Amino acid sequence: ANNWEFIKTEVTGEKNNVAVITLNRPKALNALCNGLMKELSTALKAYGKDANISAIVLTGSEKAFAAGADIKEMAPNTYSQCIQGNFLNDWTEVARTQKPIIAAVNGYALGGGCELAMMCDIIYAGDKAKFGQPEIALGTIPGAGGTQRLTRVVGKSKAMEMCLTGNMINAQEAEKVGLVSKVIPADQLLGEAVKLGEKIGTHSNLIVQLCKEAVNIAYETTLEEGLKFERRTNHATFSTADRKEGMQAFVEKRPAKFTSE
Ligand code: CO8
Repeated sequence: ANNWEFIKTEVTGEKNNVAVITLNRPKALNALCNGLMKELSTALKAYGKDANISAIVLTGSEKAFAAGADIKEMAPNTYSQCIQGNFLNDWTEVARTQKPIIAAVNGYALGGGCELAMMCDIIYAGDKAKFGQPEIALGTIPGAGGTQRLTRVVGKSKAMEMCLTGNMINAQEAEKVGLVSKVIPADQLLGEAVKLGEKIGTHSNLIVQLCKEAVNIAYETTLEEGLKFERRTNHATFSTADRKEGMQAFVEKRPAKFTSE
């Protein structure tokens, strides 16, 4: 189904195993209105179930990854509507996706846009990207991870500074504080993000899923519990055909052929 109003989707890569979702609301700098978030979560659910897809790239335009939640749409919201409509609940689908998601961020990633990028597993930034949590200037606070994920990633002082001032940081600073893993010239960003997805896609989709889960556990629990989860998950890989094949292929000095079994 390619009848999207607010996004574009395509499948790419040499092996046709990388999905690219492009936020496509250019006139509003990809402001994340309800319709956009519904389409995004529908697309993610579909790719999440698609056995041919190894990784998903999420991107925006050169000017904006996303300039935040849609301020015009949410301005009339009341407290009771937020509660009863479970405002922002559609957003959780992004963090629930089992396959790796790479955010390729050019331009503004502000408010909900920065939060959306942080729900992804890896962030690559174009060299003109800007990240910020400007909610404070609107008389509200972040609502989808800006005070939580950001703090875990960049630490208290930087997160506090960003959330309390609303000031943006540029791509270089975002890399320095560990918010993004790489800064890339803007025009090469999408290509590099797809290459990253392809590289991940050379491995077993099954084992990649387990590995993503294990890294994410680091954010949810104590070190002791996390290490136990990791070790048990490592043990579990020994029940898979892909683990056998991976080690056999190494011994036989040939590329592994994974089946996700
Ligand atoms: N929502 C709606 N429309 C937007 C948004 C937005 N977040 N951002 C930009 N637009 C629209 C503008 O209104 C404008 O539309 P129009 O042409 O109809 O006037 C169009 O996009 C182009 O924007 P600008 O003319 O402002 O472009 P500039 O290049 O001058 O400026 C900026 C770019 C700096 C990105 C500027 O647009 C801006 O500051 N945008 C708002 C950024 C922001 O505050 N984002 C945070 C929003 S709040 C949020 O995301 C978290 C919500 C959590 C809610 C929790 C509640 C409980």
